[in-house]
Amino acid sequence: MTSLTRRTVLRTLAATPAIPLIGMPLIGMPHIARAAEIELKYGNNLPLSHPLNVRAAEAAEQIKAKTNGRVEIKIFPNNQLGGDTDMLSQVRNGGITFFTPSALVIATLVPVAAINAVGFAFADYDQVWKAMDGALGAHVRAAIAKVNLFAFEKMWDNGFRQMTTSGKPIETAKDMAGLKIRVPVSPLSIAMFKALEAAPASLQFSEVYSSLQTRIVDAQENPLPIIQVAKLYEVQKNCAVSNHIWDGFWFIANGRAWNALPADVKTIVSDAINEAGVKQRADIKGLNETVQADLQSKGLAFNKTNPDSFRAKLREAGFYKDWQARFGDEAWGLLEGAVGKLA
Ligand code: X2X
Repeated sequence: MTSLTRRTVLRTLAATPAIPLIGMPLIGMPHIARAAEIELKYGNNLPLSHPLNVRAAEAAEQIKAKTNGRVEIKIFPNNQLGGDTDMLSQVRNGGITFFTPSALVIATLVPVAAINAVGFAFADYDQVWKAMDGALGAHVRAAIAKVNLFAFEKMWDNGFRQMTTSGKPIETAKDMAGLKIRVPVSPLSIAMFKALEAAPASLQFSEVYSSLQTRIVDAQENPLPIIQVAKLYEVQKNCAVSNHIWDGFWFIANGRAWNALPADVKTIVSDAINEAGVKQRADIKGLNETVQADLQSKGLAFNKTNPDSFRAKLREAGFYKDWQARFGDEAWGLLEGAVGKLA
């Protein structure tokens, strides 16, 4: 983790014997850039304009300032380092230090992490943050720790997921029959859309725009701010405001790299990341109130759906019973404690 750049600086110093450099501060020396002692890479799957990247960049600035330049976080947005599955392996093997997978995606590794995404569980953000900042979130973070990843305390918001289509609008659960819909690489999403009798396909987010454009799939589901920043309105016609899943991002770190950081750096980093996460939640909440009008002006048509037909179909298909068994009674109890009885 100590960067090559530091070694390069030392080599440069050694190669300039005529000038007595030892003990001189590096600041203000025109021919030697001052490199951070600790460089940490952070990869994510979202465009730069998404609040996740805006707030992460602010946190990185703050961390650099508070550590007097010792720690630099380099952000690689927009799948620059590969898709979700690639970044998940990179954060596990230490190729990158930080990644922000959606709960749906980290669940391929830590199954219980998908619990917040159970269909039509959360009614609103009060319920969401009470649960995720409380016992349910703590339960998931403990499971993440078991695979040697560190999850920061405050989860970041993705949002309530909505469904868009290139064909006819989705009004009730009946309209899901046979719908070729892209979902994230997530067993829960696949199970849920199969229970609704759709034809879901798991694709990484990096492939969503092109798969809609080339009609490999006809539909996708994501929160409105993502539909906006990823320009999915260019390749979709209708949006059903279904709020079928609440989804968030866990800000995670490679466990070994995290534990190797000095204690004061850990405190500065986790304070900055958690504070940025709380601000990012407010950004998404604000966007939810304004983005629909913007998307409408760009040609996306909206309709509201009533959750009843969807819930009934999921119940009938045994979706809630199955996932209660998969998540286990403890986690399920924590979820129902937050949102009420589901099955
Ligand atoms: O892939 C998606 O749909 C996204 C961006 O919402 C996630 O990261 C799960």
